[in-house]
Formats: sequence, structure tokens, C-alpha cells
Amino acid sequence: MNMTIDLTISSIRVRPVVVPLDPPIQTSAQLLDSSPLVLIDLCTREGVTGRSYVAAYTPAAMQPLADLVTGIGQWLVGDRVAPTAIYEKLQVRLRLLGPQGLAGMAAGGLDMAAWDALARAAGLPLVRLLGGEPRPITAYWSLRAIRPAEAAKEAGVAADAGFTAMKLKVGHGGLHADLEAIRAVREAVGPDRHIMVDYNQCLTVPEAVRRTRALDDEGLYWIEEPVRADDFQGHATVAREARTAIQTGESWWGPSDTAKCLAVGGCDHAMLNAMKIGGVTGWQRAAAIAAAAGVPVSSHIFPEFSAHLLAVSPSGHWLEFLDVAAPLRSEPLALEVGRVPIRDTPGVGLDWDEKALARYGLSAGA
Ligand code: SMN
Ligand code: MG
Repeated sequence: MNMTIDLTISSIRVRPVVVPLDPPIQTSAQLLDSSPLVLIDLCTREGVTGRSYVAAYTPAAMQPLADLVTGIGQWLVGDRVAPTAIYEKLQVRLRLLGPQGLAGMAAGGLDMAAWDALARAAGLPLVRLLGGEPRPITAYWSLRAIRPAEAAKEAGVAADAGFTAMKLKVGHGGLHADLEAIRAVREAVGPDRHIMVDYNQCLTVPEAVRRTRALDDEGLYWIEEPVRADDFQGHATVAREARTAIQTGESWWGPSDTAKCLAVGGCDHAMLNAMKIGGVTGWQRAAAIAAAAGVPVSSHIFPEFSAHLLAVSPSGHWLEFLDVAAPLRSEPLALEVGRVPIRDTPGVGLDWDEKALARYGLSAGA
């Protein structure tokens, strides 16, 4: 059954695609009514294809990100599919430019596709290639609505579907608006379910201290990115002052940011974005740093890869159920009452629905 995992990269196929988000995702920073993604097919001489995608967040960044995946991908043609070696090679090749930002996202996506290729070639789900066992990962529903009535309605649907936790975006108004939305969601889901909130970096440090203290009696599970993501010291101040746990990490550029943030006590919980943290390789390093510091690790978007990675993260915690690539996949993400089971099939189970891609303006040959 098992094939060789001695693979050589022959080409990288890159396809930018704008997926509508219906309903849109509302945050304090911007309303996302579409998700500009760049699909990556890492092709090998042996005929195995590894797949991943990267998220550009804004259409303005989509083509530049696609160009970077193509350009950086060219450096890898002829290389063995050895993700750890590729990671180190790209760290060196990106040293003068800086391995953060769009270049880092491109490198993270290529790393993810390389690991998927290896797992497929081995005939194993990624979790097993990494030495773990497939198991269902507990997920929280990430609410797309931000206004109290719509958020409460959506939270009720999630609760009925078996989710034991949901995350609400806040910070689009003042403290009263936050409280109104939180209480509407609490009313809809009852006292036993967990509610997390996400400020998406919109507060100053003193305002974050004021609001988190005011929210301390709401029984929130965590308060996410209250201040600018790169302000680790500011996060630490808020974490010190608040009784509620502080969550951050979706905007960390690689494991070194994990180390820097945790060194100053910047958070109680960590959440990793598989693309920004450096792909599967970067995730494993960041997760090791977090676990060593006793910090639980959750995921940010990318549920396909994150389920496998959480299963092998020593302090693996919640999976964010926010599935922006769903319309592009030929198989829906498995879901069973608030948990994402990992299928015992090779790779991460990411295959494109070429008909759907054609609907979004991409032909099979593009
Ligand atoms: C978020 C940010 C960007 C895209 C989707 C979701 C948000 C989250 O910060 O944590 O869900
Ligand atoms: Mg967030």
C-alpha cells in the first residue's frame, strides 16, 4: 500500500481565486465579503501532488501573493520534498527581504503543500506522518455576524448543531456595544456554553485594560487580540490586569514571535495560523514553544491542516471552525457534533472541486 516518499518537486501550480463569503465575516477592522485565496498544487516527478492554499485577506494582496508563491516556488523545482530542509533553505533565501509578510505566507503555503505531498505519498493522513493518531478535534464556532440580534441567531444555530463554544467579534463600537452583543449571545446559548470574544487589535492598551476589566464578570472563555498584534508588551499589560484569559497569536510571523510574546507573558492562550506561523514545520516549532511555557494552542482558520496539527500539538486546544475554502473543496470538512474528526485518508484531504473553480473563473488548465 505504501509508496515511496522520495519525491522531487517538478512544478508548482498557483491559482488565485476570490471565494464569496456568504454570510460575510464582520470584524472591528473590516467586513470580509469575499476571501481571496491562492491555491497551491505542488507537483512531483513521481506524480504525487500536494495541495494547500494561502489567504490574502484583501483582494489587493491576492495577485502579489500568487506571484510570490510562483517565484519562491521556482526556487524549489528540482528539490527533494523534504519540508524541514526546504524551510531552512527559504529562511536563508528570504533573510535579506525578511521572512515575514506576503513572502512568509507564500513560504508557509509551500511548506503545507510539501507536507501534504509527503503524507499522500506515504499513504497516511498528515497526523500519522507526524507520529500522531487521527482523533476528533473539539471545535468552536466562529460567528460571522457582529450585531447582537444576528450574532445571537447564529450562535443559536451553532449551539443546536452541537457546538459547545462560540466566538464573537467585538470592538465595532464602545463598551456598551460589546456588552450588548455578548449578553445577546449568552441569552441565546445559555450558561453552559463557552463564549470567546475577538477585538481584532482595535483597542489602545489603556482602553483594553478598561474593557477587559469591565468584561471580567461576563464569564468569557478568552478575550482575543485586544491590542495591536505586534505589541507583545501591551498584550502582557492587559493579560496582567484582566482576570479573563487573553488569547493572541493568529498574527505571529513564525515561531520566533511565539517565543518573544511568551517571554514577556503576552498571553494565556495561543492561536496559530498555519500559513503565517510557517506552515506545518513552523507550527510544530511554535506549538513546542507554547507547550513548554504551559500555554494551550488553538488554531486560526485553515481547519483542514489545523485539525491534524492540533492532534500532535502537546497543548492542543480548540479548532476554529471557520471554513472559508469550503466552496472550493470536493469533499466537505468532516463535522460531528462540534468536533472535526480526522479522516484516515492520505494527506489532509484537500482536493479541489474543479467545477466550482470554473464557476469562480478558473479553468482546470489555468
Ligand atoms: C479572523 C481574521 C481574519 C479572517 C478570519 C477571521 C479572526 C478570527 O481574527 O480569529 O476568527
Ligand atoms: Mg481573531
